[in-house]
Amino acid sequence: MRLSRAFLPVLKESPADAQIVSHKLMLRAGLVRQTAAGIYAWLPLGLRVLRKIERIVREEQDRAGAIEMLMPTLQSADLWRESGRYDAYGPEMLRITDRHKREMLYGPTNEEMLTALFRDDVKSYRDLPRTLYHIQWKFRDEVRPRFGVMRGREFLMKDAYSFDLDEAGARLSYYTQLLAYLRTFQRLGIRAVPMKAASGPIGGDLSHEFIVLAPTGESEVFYDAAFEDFDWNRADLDYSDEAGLHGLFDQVSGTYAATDETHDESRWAQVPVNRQRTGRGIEVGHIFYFGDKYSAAMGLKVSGRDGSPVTPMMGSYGVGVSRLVGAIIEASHDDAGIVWPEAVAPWRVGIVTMRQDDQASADVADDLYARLTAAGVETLYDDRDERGGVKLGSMDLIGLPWQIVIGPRGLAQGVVELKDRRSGEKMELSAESALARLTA
Ligand code: P5A
Repeated sequence: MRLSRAFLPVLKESPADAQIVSHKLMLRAGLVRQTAAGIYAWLPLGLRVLRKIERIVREEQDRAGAIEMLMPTLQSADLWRESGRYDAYGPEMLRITDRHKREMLYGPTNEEMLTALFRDDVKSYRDLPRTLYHIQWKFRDEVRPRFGVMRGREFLMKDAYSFDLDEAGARLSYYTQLLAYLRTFQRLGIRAVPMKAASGPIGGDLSHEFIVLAPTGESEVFYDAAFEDFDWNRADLDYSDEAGLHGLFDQVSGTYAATDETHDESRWAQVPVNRQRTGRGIEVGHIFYFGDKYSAAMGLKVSGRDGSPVTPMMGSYGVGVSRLVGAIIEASHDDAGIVWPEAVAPWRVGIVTMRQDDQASADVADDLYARLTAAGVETLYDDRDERGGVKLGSMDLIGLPWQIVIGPRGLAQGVVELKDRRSGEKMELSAESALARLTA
């Protein structure tokens, strides 16, 4: 993408209405704009990041055997009356009446809808177990939407729902999602610690929140540093290995991690002091096992192995996809701006010409841009007629992992500058070597 033709509005000043660093940076670097309280338009840069996160979430769900579908954002109130949640949900639910005076709502979650879909089409134990998911916008009329996309009213969620014949099967589905979540967050380049949680309005008695450490987080957290060293992608962990999944759950349960809601001082005291980590955290995912709460209330039954009716046991599993954009920035930035982990960077490389009106610089930059793009390296090329210093500032703010800076002085020596955004390390090398490094 050439910046001269892009829609990438960058703000010089820090916006006064933003309180936390990720929100400030998302506005300044042109990822989002608020269109109404807690509702955001995703500008091209923000959308690229959102799509990358979505893709990793999707790949890990698919790898774990979950099946993608897409449910609508609008739901009928009657569906929610069946589970009893229509009245229980309260003012967080945005209720809408259509022209025929039918009561509708903008879905805050989809337990009811998928239970009903399943009820209509699934008749036999042979159709279980299944885990289905979608990635869809939700609406929750939060009293205090704040911190930008972190607590929005409209937000993008990946939500999965599992259906099993019995509790043992349902727990295995839960463990499967637990592993999928740990792998997803590891791939996203963030450390999200699973913590035992209260289930709240979703229900059930087994639940984990996935928390990213950040000073602006909404809850206080306590965990054993052992979590920092676990590799969830290790080859001996496999979705088809039941004992391995049980072992994973035991490992997670046996390593201390809790929010202030579930914190237990006596267990905490048993964690060696040099391994005790405390801080504040942002919830980027939440998984629940709630048994027959929805299936029983909504009359979902399948015929069991012996022909008698069985009520499936269920769980649901949410990832805050749009919140993750903010959470990743909270966890990965410096004074100059965002520092994207490679996996979710909107582009991998940024090319900056110090003087676009210098023909030799423009030629080298054009050539590098064309060859990087042809090699499949996502590249943003700042070809604007702006002062070099301004362009370097925007490039740092936008936070792409690699920068190639091209100026007349370097070119006279036959070199360009390759900068690693995270470490700040700069190398002077020929344009050819820079290209070779980035396409290796
Ligand atoms: C699980 C999937 C559920 O809704 N039903 C379907 C269950 N869980 S949850 O914890 O309430 O939400 C899942 C994740 O969504 C993100 N989230 C939000 N993101 C931005 N703004 C909000 N207002 C918001 N509310 C929830 C969180 O990451 C949460 O973990």
